[in-house]
Amino acid sequence: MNQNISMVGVPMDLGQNRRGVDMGPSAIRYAGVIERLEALGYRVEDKGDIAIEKKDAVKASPKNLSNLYAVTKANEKLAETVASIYEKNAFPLVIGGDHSIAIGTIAGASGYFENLGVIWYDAHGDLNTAQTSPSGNIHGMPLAVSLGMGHPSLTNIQTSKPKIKPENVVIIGARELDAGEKDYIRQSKMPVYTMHEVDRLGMSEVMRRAITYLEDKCDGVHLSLDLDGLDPHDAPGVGTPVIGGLSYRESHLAMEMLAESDFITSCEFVEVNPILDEKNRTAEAAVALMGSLFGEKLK
Ligand code: HAR
Ligand code: MN
Ligand code: MN
Ligand code: MN
Repeated sequence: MNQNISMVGVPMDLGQNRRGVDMGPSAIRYAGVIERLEALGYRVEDKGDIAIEKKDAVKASPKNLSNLYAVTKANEKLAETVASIYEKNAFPLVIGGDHSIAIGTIAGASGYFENLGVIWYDAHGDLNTAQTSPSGNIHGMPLAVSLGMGHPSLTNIQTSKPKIKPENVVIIGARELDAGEKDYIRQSKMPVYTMHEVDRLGMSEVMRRAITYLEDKCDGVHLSLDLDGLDPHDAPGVGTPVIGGLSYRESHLAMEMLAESDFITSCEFVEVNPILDEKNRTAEAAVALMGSLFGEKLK
């Protein structure tokens, strides 16, 4: 792993409609992320937070795309920031913020790799477009946007090309997929390890397969970890909790196996909502998982 980590906060809450997720970056910092990673020997630069505009007020958002323009602006800035982190040969660690920020992280990272892989650790597929979304919330759309599907102001960030290919994506932890998302998964043949596969195979085998699958063909792999991938018992502070999720232990093992694989080249931890949390447990879980991802041993 790159010994220089550059962390950027994205206090975004306009991709969904629960207040409080904009405080996620503060909660994660408060939970000791910098100290945790420095204790492992990394140099950690905190680049502070990306500025988020107010809700789209002046220019009305298109149908079923709430706050499209403010979400686009923030993601353009984030993409530039992530690119500038690679320019300095550091590892981008992005903390959110709702999951709409994956649009910017992946746009910024994709320019640095021929075949960027993505591990999407989430209860949801985030494969909606305005045509399929049941909510109009952009945090349910970032994976689709990164694959080149969605409103042009989002898909054209950095370049008009798709940022990733469906065969380079692995979804883990899914258990609440919308009809349009299921259709896309079936026709794209994207590997998806829902909770069913995790129950059947165990996390160890799921991760072994995911890593073997991606390491052969990708020259970089982004980890996009939505805390609602975890079970609400272990991560209660999220806006869209779904019962029957991944345990803290399973997630810890997943991060350790990614650390061993040594192929993650960027990551983001999103959807921490301190207002809905219990004593900052969800931010603490996020930081503990970062510790494992970056190589903590003997636990
Ligand atoms: N699939 C639903 C929608 O598009 C719910 C998305 C929920 N939230 C997230 N994304 N946190 O993973 O609105
Ligand atoms: Mn998500
Ligand atoms: Mn989710
Ligand atoms: Mn362990």
